[in-house]
Amino acid sequence: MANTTNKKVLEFVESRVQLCKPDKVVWITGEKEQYDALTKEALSTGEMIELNQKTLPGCLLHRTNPNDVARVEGRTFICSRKEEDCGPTNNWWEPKQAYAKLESILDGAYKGRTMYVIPFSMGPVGGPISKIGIELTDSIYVVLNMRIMTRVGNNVLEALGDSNDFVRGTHAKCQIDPEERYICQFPEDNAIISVNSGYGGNVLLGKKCFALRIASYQGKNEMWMAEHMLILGIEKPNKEIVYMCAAFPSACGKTNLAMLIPPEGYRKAGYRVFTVGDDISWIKKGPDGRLYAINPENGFFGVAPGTNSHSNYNALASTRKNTIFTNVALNPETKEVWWEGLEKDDPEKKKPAHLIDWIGRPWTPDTVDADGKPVKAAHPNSRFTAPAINCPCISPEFENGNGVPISAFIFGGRRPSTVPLVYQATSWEHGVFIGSIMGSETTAAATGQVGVVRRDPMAMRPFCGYHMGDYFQHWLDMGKSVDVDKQPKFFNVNWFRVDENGNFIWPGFGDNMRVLDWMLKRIAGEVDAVETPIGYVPNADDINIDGIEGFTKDTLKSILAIDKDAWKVEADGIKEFYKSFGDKLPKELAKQADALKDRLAK
Ligand code: OXD
Ligand code: MN
Repeated sequence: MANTTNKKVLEFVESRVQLCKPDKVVWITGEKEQYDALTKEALSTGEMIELNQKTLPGCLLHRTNPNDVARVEGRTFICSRKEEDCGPTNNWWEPKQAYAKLESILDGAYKGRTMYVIPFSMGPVGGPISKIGIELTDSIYVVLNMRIMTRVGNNVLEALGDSNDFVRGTHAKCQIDPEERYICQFPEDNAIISVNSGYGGNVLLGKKCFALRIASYQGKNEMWMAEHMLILGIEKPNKEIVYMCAAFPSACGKTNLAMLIPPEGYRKAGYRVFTVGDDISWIKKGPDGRLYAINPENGFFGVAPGTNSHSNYNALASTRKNTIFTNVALNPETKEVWWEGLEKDDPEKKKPAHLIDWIGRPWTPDTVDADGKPVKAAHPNSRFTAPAINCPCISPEFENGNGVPISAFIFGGRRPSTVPLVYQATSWEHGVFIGSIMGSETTAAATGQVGVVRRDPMAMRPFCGYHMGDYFQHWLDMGKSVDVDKQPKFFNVNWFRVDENGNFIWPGFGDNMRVLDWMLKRIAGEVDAVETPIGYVPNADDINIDGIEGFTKDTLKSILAIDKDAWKVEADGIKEFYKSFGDKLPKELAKQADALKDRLAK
């Protein structure tokens, strides 16, 4: 039964009932008994597999269709009314045509199934930066995951009241047909439609679809920002906590940085890192004129492989209860989960001798494919959906709907050469420039072409719900709206410089704290820096390398040095990239690109 009298919500739900023709409609209330009953149902149909309830209480395993294991950028569309509002980094679909096709797919899509109505809040319910959505789905997996990733239930409908300000999300599994899979955002209609997928990133509509694609568009119109950024707080020995947001493309260690454990020397000195969020930030100007960020999510949808207690103790600890695993391997004897990288947790254990792989097939460490190549037990993009409150270092401010004041924006990518370990922008405009040119270098394994930089501005390339040129302008406008002395500082980092043998030079992980420490000192005005053509670079003496085994000051200097010739090539690459935005490229950024070239020529 509907738990609201909101006419717009009721109209939306009724129109979808007419179209999708479910056998039954169930409103998700947020009550534990309802979740327990749904879990039981999913276990009885095999949609979920129960894990060892002693060692992994409340944990479940789900396997998706092997054709449906990741986000599908090629089938993701921004359906803005005008093509020019979509921009060159997105796929555009004219909304009338998109609706016609999607409605033909949705027609009868819930026949023989139940339609679940999930009222959810991104951000603490009723918070000043939070927003509400309604997701309709025919998947219990979606209901159970949304309960972890967002705040779900009747209190969300109460907070919405009679308002029409909610995102309308429709998801239908259909036949999981990859040829008919569409993930569509309609920014002007506050609407999302996702069909023919059952995989997290495509179907948990609160995450990328709403909290980034739709929200970035809302933010542009309402003067706030939705960013693909983690939020962390660093407590200094004097107990002051400094908050930073950081954007990295996928596979650059974002979750690891968000949950960083400082090296021993720092811990003893009284430094501590708190996680506010690991993936998404919503940022708004607060009453004191500073920028405040919330994590709109309520859980972590993290990549499992590679996660162990050495690489990310806090992430692993977050998955030990009430977590849903997707496409990891199962140990049939212990009913525990396994993935590549977990063997490092306990070298004695090594790889388990017998597992069930992510597709449900028997697996041993000797299993090979038809070409004789080793087969992985867990899918490389297998995931955990873990409640944020499980995280040992979750910030006490996590539930603070007003957000935390941001002192720095960090950008970064995987760059084997050229880009130094860290540098700082000289102004907000220069910071936006640095964010706009970030990206990762491709590797031979990925594309066959080595050393090509895939630019991923602010790590938002797959997630910006409108024209990227207008998005850059919005960043510039946000800067203008904040007094200079209240603006966060901008930094760029690169943990991924390699030596002539292809080995990473910087130790990374917890040692990244040493770079964050330099930022803290720059924010507090405690250290000078070297002014270079690309921005402020640290004096080698100002980065603390005490206790890093085998790492010398000369090594540090080698990854702080600016290679002008390499940067001249970079500057040409930037100008080429900027051409794709045509006249939507803000003049200020074109000026920044020219100024970089001029400084390098001097
Ligand atoms: C994610 C991503 O899943 O950015 O968070 O790909
Ligand atoms: Mn992400």
